[in-house]
Amino acid sequence: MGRNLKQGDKGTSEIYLHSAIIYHVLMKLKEPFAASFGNIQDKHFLLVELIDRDGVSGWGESVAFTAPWYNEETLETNHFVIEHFLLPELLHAPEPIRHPDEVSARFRHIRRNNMAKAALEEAVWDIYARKTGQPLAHALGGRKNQIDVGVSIGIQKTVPDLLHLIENYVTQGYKRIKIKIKPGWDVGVLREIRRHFPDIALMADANSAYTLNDLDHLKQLDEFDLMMVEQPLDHDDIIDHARLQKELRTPLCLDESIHSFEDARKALELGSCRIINIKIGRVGGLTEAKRIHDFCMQEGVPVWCGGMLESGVGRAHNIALTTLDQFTLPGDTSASSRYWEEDIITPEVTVDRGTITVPAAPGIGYEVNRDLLRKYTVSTRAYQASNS
Ligand code: OSB
Ligand code: MG
Repeated sequence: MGRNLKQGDKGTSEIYLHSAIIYHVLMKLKEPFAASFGNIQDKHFLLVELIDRDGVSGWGESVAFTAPWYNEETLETNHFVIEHFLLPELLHAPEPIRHPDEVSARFRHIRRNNMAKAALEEAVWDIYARKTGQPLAHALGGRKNQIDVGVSIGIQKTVPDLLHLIENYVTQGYKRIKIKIKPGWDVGVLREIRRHFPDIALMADANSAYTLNDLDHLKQLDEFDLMMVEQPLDHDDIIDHARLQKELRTPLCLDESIHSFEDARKALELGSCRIINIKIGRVGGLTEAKRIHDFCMQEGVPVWCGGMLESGVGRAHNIALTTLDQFTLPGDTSASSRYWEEDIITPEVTVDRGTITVPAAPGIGYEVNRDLLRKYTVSTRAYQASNS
């Protein structure tokens, strides 16, 4: 278990938890988001608030959707696993938490359910950073004051609709455009985009919509000078992706297939991708995300931070993670206002010319707006620590 005492990390501060609250929150996306796996407009998610004996709150977000179409987790399975298996490891343990890195070790005997684990671990990291008086970015070892971000655009009804959106985001200064692709919405669409925007930084995400039977079709993607093609093949595959990468000039990036440091190590060893999309929820927390980052840095593999249509809480964690050095490619963390009429954090996340200024306040650096949280909360459940 490596402790990460990097520059700026003010060392240990024992955390004795007092209680926890799980909020089921429902916010409506301004526009529906369509990918090859489905269509989302009502965005349900769980927020976790952990409160320590000094009254310090930390916040985490489960990025699981209501249906298991990105991975096998759902909001309800996360709620169940958090309540019955993960929270007890934190609330009823005899020992305090000395460092957030210990949390994933306490969860190790519980298989998968990474988004549930990440939500709790994020909240512990937030408390830890607040108690040691530093921004979360700093506690993680991040050094950037600003991060470059791109935008991920869902599948649209028509190509002109898509071109219009791209025009708009390019004008706003987003550093790269990602489009979602699927059979029937891929080569022709990319050709049109390149006709209008020959020079923009462009990539495509298939969310596992293809198989190796589509090899000849996928080879055509090489003509568009894409930064990468994200997760073209099965959500749990690293073998066929290695075969595909050998046939393509364009770098492949894995998203769904990478659940852990071990997955990342194996994928890179096999040559299944040349870039990794790190999502905190998918890999089970910030500590594991950092391990993958550190390994990719050692291997010279660029990484970027993916998104799951998060509320401000998850968005804040993504920003902190992205300050680590090897996040050299723009991620999917766009402005709050791209998703929500109003976000539940103050201030909201804003993007200026494609960059987000990393907050300097301790912890995640944004405050949860309790009035807005109440407005969007469907239900809550509270839990007490033993000895609290
Ligand atoms: O594959 O990166 C993905 C959204 C939901 C599920 C999966 C993905 C996405 C996105 C949008 O691409 C990222 C965002 O804007 O948060
Ligand atoms: Mg993706």
